[in-house]
Amino acid sequence: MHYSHQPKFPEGFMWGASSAAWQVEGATEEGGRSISAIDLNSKTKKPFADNSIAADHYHHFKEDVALMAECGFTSYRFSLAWPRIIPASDGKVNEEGVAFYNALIDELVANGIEPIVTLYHYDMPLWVEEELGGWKSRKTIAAFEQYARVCFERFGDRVKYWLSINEQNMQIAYGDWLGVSKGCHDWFRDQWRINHIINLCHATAVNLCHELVPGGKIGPVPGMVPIYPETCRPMDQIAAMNAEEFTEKIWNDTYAYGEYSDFVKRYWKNNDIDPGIEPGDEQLMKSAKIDFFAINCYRSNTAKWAPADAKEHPYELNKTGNKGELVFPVVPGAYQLVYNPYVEYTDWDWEIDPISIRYVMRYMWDHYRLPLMITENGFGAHEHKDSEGKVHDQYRIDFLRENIYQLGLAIEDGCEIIGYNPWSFTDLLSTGNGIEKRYGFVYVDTTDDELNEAQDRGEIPACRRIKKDSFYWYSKLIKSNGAEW
Ligand code: BGP
Repeated sequence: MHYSHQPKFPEGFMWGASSAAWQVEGATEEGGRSISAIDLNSKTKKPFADNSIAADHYHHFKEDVALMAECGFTSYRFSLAWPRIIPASDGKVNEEGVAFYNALIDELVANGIEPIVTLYHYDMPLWVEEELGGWKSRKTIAAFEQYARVCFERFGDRVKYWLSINEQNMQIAYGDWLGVSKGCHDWFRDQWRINHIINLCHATAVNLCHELVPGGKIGPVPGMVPIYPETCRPMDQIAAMNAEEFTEKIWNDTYAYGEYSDFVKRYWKNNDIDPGIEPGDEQLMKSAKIDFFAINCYRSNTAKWAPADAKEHPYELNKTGNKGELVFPVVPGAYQLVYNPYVEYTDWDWEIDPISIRYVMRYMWDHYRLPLMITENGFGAHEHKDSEGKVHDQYRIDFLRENIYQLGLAIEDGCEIIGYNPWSFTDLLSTGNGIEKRYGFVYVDTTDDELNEAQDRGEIPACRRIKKDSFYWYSKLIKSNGAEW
């Protein structure tokens, strides 16, 4: 990559990294936490380890925060585990869970690190799913409201940046991967009712945050994958727009404008879909004014037109990390995704495309004019220690440097961007490939086999932290506010 110049980052820019409770904490049966639906989902990904131990952050959090401080972090994005805070349907607050997050937040604040907290990152308590019906039931809205209220009341004195729900768009667009479609008989239609209920939870959380947290700001966390047309054939451009609508834009429009777009309303009508909107819902959605967009962006996709008689095919993700296993979806009459010959791919067939982050920033700023922060971006890889016990991740340094460069260009383009929190600080559990797919600046010295065996013995491995080369590189970069890279 040729860098024409070095972009400048604004004073106070939040440099950090990101995680999610179920992927980093472990201790799933400790401290009063109850079982989550995602715990069961993670057990279906064998031979990869499930989330019982993960990076064992629950026991290592002080050490982890000390490493963040050493690296020079000014922010850290993480999530609260709903089943750790409200473990059962009696709604009683688990004080041990609250104490854990208080200790983590206090540790961050004491080290000058701004906590950026996600309310929901996939770990629905099993009692919500089994006793209330999960996202399929409107009863979940009141349960989520109670949970959000507890979080704002207990942590809102120190946490000013809140995120509502992680990647709602991806949970709906790719419903089976994280188990959201479990138990649905007609996912094609059910997804829109589920989506509507999640929207009401989001809107409730936005309003509650503004009511309960002095100076609190809150935003959604869409997973953004810009869609390029494969060619300048006009129908490929429409295909790219269709793909963008069905995977991202429908959600972003709803968050920003508090109402469903004409595009999605027409789609529901044409397909005989009833999203289950009840009196009062639209007023609630309209009243919820977000303060910013938090954005997860790792890659781009490329689309071409798929005629109405094309053979439908679902998205088949790469589930092993052996290149070439991913199969792109075909949506007849709308679009199909294809490989992009202009970019390289990771071992999980994700496009390596740093320019996509500049595109996404420009796109989001132009459409919505709301401040933006990156809450995920990163490079997943198979990694090992060398003979001296070091981890050399030059590919990650290259990837992040180019992404940060493009982010800087987006700032120069006029976008208001307030922070960069890539995935992840330590290695942690991936959504489907255990700890084998690593993203961290800090290596967690264990493997899926070791985690599986330790779990069988009822033990926890040491999970020693080892700073990778990227840790030292990132540290210099952030301590110079992006000047030394
Ligand atoms: C995002 C999720 C994260 C995270 C990341 C990487 O979509 O918000 O939870 O896991 O993707 O994905 P994976 O773990 O599948 O590599």
